Amino acid sequence: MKLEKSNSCFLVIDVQQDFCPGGALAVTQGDHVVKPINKIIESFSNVVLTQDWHPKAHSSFSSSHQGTEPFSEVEMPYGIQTLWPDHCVQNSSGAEFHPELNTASAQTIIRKGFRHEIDSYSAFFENDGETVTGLEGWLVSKQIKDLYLAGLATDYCVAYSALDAVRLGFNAAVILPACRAIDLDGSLNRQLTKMHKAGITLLENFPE
Ligand code: VGL
Ligand code: ZN
Repeated sequence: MKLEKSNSCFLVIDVQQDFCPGGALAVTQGDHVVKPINKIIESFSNVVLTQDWHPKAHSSFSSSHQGTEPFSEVEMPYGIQTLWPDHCVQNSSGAEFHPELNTASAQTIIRKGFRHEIDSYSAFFENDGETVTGLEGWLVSKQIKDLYLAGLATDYCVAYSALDAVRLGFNAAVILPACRAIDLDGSLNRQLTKMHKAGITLLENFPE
């Protein structure tokens, strides 16, 4: 199926080395999303990539909070924040896209999480829920209404992006076979339920 409609866009979330096997915040089978994503990219004329892009000693790293372990939680001015191993540090090899990802077909790359004091899971808003990345404006000005999402991780950056998308009035579909999850304490099922309730389409396959 060709989806070369000008009002749809494929949003490819954080397909970066650190989220793939061997990376600092490796997602099980994270690299398995690359092939299906490259295939799906061929169906779209609008493709946007996101890139997790943290400064060294970012406030989402447990190494920045004395006495904490990765995957624990802390209270930040904007709410509860999960702490992660150092990952996707700007200009590090871990922050690079997977080498086989078709990055050439993307018009735009949205970098997120680059302010020291705020994390950003969503492609639209940082975790304070207010600071914008600019993606909404980009999509609106191109009259894009339908978003298809895939990438890493299903239960964090993909889910947060999809939930913000529908909140902003876009239609959103998550292509599950082209996603993999972190699944921290049942987070995958929780986020799938939340996405379903929010009216996000959860696709078990993508028509070719
Ligand atoms: C992500 C945790 C921390 C993601 C990014 O891409 O899902 N998760 N930073
Ligand atoms: Zn991150």
